[in-house]
Amino acid sequence: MIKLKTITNKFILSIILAGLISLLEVQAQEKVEQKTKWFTDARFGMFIHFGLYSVPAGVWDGEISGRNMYAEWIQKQGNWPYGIKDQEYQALAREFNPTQFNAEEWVLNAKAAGMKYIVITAKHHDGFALWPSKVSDFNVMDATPFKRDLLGELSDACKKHDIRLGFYYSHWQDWEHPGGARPPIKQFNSIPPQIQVTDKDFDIYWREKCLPQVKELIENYHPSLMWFDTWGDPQIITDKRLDELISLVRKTDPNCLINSRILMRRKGIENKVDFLSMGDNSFPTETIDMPWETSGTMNHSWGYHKLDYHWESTEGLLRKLVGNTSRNGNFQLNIGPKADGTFPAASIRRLREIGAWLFVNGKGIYNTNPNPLKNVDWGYITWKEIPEGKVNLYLHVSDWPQNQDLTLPGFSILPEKVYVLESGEELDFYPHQGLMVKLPPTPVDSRITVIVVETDSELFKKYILKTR
Ligand code: JFZ
Repeated sequence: MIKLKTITNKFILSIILAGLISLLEVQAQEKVEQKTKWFTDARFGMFIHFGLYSVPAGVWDGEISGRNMYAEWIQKQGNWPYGIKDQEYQALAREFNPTQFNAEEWVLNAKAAGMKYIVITAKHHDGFALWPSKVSDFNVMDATPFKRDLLGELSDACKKHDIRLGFYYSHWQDWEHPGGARPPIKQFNSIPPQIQVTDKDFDIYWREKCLPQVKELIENYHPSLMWFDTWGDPQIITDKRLDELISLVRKTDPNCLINSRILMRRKGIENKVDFLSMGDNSFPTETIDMPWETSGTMNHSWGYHKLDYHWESTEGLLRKLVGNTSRNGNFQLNIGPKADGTFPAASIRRLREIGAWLFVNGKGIYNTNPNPLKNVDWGYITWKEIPEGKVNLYLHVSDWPQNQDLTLPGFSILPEKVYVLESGEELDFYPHQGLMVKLPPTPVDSRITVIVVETDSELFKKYILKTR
């Protein structure tokens, strides 16, 4: 009897403990979600590649920059396969004078496009800092005729217009510091071949430039996120260095988000960072449960390249934004400003076209959740709760069915109403292999038309979310 009692007590105790632990886990999880909420709610951000490389804009001595046409790589890829002498490249600082730069104009361009944050190259692989760094003279204030705190001006303009700001910082490669990593040798057939730095030299760079600059950036400008960049197999970023950099960011600002490219191929990196960065221009086809983003370009190069004519259509860019959103991801769309500090007209036109689409259809993008159903072949699906106990399902129709019949397989509940988001026009619907919606003969927007399916929230959660 006594024995039985202790067993029951133990049993009860372990239940209480287990309950407590899972409560703590839930709380920790909620804390993580709170921290990244602004990011996932935003869905759309601007990437900016701006630096000394914007001056030659992909062309050196009349020759187009070699290999992969990334203008920001011209130091290593100009005059291919020999590269440009470091001194010669770094002398570009004396020509860096973006007199037309107007931080507010940049921010207003992002805002008009419907973007909620900006991530700019504070320091790219060339090692040049866009802020007056006390750590290295190779910066916008000390080395150029421009002599203005570009990041500071941008940071002020972002605050004024309620846009979040983040920094790209090349922590691995730095071609200015003797100890910064050089391009990964295997991928790089330059003449003479690149020689990688020793671990000892890298350590000097790490302590002398990388860590202090990251600290300086966070303390001076309080970025909402840090976007670090590795790929391939950079053994130089050891676990110890990885942890050191992460804890520096955490200690300096616990709210600053960190992306997974801080060590891309490291197993379990998703547990140490706040969001995943996909490979450049790569777009997953299934939902990923943690916050993530794809960074993409409108043409090919990231830095402004005057001979890069591979401009993508606004429709293609919209599909990427909507596609990522429907899979719980963000789209970080790049701009390469020209040497004078202005955005290329081709970029501005696309930004405004996307912004016009979002002006009408943004309700189906911002603050939404990923597709609760299976993938559909006519487009993409998002949803969110709206006031008065309702849920809106947003059907982003990119491939308009010829017969006007839009099927939502697996949608087993009857909505309260279905309408075109842009016009408010109500549409007929009936249950058939899920839900069938009768579309107008032609799309309201030939690129992507959004149809809203308004349902009762309880029903939606019980019959749609549960059956995933
Ligand atoms: C890096 C940079 O080298 C490049 O200049 C640019 O800044 C881009 C955003 O990031 O390039 C990469 C990084 C990762 C991959 C490809 C290019 N990748 O994982 O496929």
